[in-house]
Amino acid sequence: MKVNVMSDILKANDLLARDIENLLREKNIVSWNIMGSPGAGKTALLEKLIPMLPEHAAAAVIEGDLATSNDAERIAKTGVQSAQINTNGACHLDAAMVRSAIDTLNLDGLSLLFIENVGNLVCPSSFQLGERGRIIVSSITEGDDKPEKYPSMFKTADLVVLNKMDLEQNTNFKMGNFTRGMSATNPDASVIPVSAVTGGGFDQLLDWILQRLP
Ligand SMILES: Nc1nc2c(ncn2[C@@H]2O[C@H](COP(=O)(O)OP(=O)(O)O)[C@@H](O)[C@H]2O)c(=O)[nH]1
Ligand SMILES: [Mg+2]
Repeated sequence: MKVNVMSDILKANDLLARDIENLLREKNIVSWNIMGSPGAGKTALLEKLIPMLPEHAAAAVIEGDLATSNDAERIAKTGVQSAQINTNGACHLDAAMVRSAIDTLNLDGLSLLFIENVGNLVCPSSFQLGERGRIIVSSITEGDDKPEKYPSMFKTADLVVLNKMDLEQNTNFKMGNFTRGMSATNPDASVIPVSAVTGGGFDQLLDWILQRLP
């Protein structure tokens, strides 16, 4: 008999993810799975966005990394609750890890939960984390061909935040190539160009997030 181990793992993960989804729905918390390459600016984006959130949109952050608690410490400086998960080498978060991290947070009064996944453009896409949706942070220094090269990831995004726009003059990034790749891979996803250094584009990003609160 052929045993499909991977599909069993994914099925078990999906059941746990559904529990997380139900828990967060009961608490009226909208959660976003933040994915992207290492260094795309996932943490920088959260550091910029969190201080802009209005009082009625209190957030907490779960940080996933192979090792270190650097990102959770960066987030803690913004004043919101943060929990670090170390995956000890695994290239993605799974629902069990996220559930353990959620249990360390005080969910009362929260409206938003951001889950920064491990930096990787392949593995995280298969694992549901009970999220409302997915945000990919893609920086222009990675090139304009990433949606076409990593379709399994980009196909699942609700929003693609195109980061590091402040460096546009110093790269060969072509916006037309990127948007063509997005149209071919996932025409329904929104694309918002930003710079986590200058803050450009963050008003639009904030609106996008706030429009999706219950
Ligand atoms: N020039 C520029 N650098 C950025 C921007 N966003 C992030 N960075 C830098 O890119 C590096 C990686 O950022 P980080 O937030 O740690 O990326 P993560 O691995 O995706 O969480 C850091 O040195 C950031 O300062 C941006 O919009 N413009
Ligand atoms: Mg990070």
